[in-house]
Amino acid sequence: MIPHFTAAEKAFTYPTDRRAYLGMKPYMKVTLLVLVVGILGVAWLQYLFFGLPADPSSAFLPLQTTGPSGFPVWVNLSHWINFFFLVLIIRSGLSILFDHPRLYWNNNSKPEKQWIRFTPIKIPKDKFWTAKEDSRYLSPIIGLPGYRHTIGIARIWHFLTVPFFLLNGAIFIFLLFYTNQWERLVPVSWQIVPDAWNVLVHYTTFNFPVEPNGFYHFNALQQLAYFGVVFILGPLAMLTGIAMSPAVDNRFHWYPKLFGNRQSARSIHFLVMIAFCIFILIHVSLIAATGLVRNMNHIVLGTDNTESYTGLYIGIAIVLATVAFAFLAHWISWNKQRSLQYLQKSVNERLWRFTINRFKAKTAYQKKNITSYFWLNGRMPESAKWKNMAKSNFADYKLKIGGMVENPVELSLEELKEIGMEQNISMHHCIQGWSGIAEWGGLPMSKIIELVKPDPSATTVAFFSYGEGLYGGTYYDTHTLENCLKTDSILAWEMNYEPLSLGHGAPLRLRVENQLGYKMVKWIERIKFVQSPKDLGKGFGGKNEDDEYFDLLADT
Ligand SMILES: Nc1nc2c(c(=O)[nH]1)N[C@H]1C(S)=C(S)[C@@H](COP(=O)(O)O)O[C@H]1N2
Ligand SMILES: [Mo]
Repeated sequence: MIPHFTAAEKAFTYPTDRRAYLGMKPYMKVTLLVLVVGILGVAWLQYLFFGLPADPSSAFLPLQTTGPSGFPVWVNLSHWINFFFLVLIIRSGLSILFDHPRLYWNNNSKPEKQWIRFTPIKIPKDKFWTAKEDSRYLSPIIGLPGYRHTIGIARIWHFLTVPFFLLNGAIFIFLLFYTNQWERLVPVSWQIVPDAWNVLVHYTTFNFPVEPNGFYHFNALQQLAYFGVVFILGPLAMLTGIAMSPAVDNRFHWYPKLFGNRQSARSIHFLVMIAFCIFILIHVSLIAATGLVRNMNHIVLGTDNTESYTGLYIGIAIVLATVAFAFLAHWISWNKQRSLQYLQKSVNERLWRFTINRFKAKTAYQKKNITSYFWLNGRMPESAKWKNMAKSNFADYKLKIGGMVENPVELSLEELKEIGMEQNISMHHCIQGWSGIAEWGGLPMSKIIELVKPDPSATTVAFFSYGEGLYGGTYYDTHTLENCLKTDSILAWEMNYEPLSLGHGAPLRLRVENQLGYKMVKWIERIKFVQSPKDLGKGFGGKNEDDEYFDLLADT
């Protein structure tokens, strides 16, 4: 089952430094400690000084069988479907997280400001340190597909499974209200809060509350927990996920603000995952502790049987099947990457093309929003030509524009500047997870298009770099003509009112603000208009798309 990496891939994907690490800012440690110790401590104090509160579940005794009873097939099905997809989503999410193993509360993505990190690395100050070098190894036992910087494949798993997870959740919620099953989950009185607290005091002090028999009723804490998972964690995971999309964020600037900003949305997305994990742990433990055989008959077969082991056995079989699928997913990830990529294209790329890819970015940031930190990414050009030009400040640089155009041109920086200039302040979204806000100044791509007059059948614009991709070969990427024509798509020679630095892409780089960072080619050598992305490289639309299974449309 060990993947066959090429030597170049292995050096990056399976590095010698695979140390695991968890570091948290003291204020976050204190917050967590206060939360956990505080809640448990107060429960214990109440118990010690005032005794055990009345058990609210005893209201259900003798057994009340009014209201919803039993578990219809759709509850049981959606429960296990949910479990299956949640495992895939969490595991692929962890692989995505470890590609930028730091979480922040503000847009800076400044390493000193992170509240948690999963890397022992302190950013070296004396050399270029890129976000890609900063990515961390994660064991494939935990992550899907695991290893290091496998975000392309991880995202495919994440985005292919999320629609099923959401659809399953939506059908579940619909049927909940279509039938009377909602009464089990949705609290109708604030009494649930003190009741749930009293149940919590029981659990915390190891005085198990009476079992109201989940076939008819959940106890107050259980009901509140299930309600929270279905109606808070699920939707919050979806909404914070959307808040990381460049197409959405740069079109609707208010949207990520609902969660603070893009980075706090990412942090909340992570905390929701942690909450899911804690829930699963406690849920499974209590299911086991309060009558495993009977509970499994409830949720698997929908019968209230205390004797038969059928439910338990089938439940175990479903868990084993999920584990078996994890092995299969691992195999697919390392042997059938292209098939995965094609699947992603036919499902999600199609979806994005007709929805969020149509959004036009609007720049609504001001000078004061510019972030003091902006990660570097990519591989500095090693080409002698570029290095020589850099020595003379790119005075003899010529941008070559050709392909399917009526009027191919070669333009120096001076000539580009004479055509026109636009400045705007926007947020950059890297696929790995970090973001930064900067001012970019340069020539709108629409002016270039006007000048060179592309053939009507040219739908794709390719940008080639002086730099190479991670595993060697020219770095390039493509955009739809449509995205190039949007207002904030520019060939930039200026960043934060200064000439572009060598690291950030001198002399010329691309900005297309509804896309992720990897589409914004730095150190541009030439531009070519082509009919389709299939005409270049391996045919997937860019160096990362070809070699790392990234998406052609990077709207999310
Ligand atoms: N030539 C080239 N351009 C590139 C890359 C690269 O590796 N090579 N990396 C891309 C990625 S992944 C990102 S996030 C941005 C980063 O731009 P920055 O270094 O200015 O932050 O550049 C993009 N452009
Ligand atoms: Mo990136």
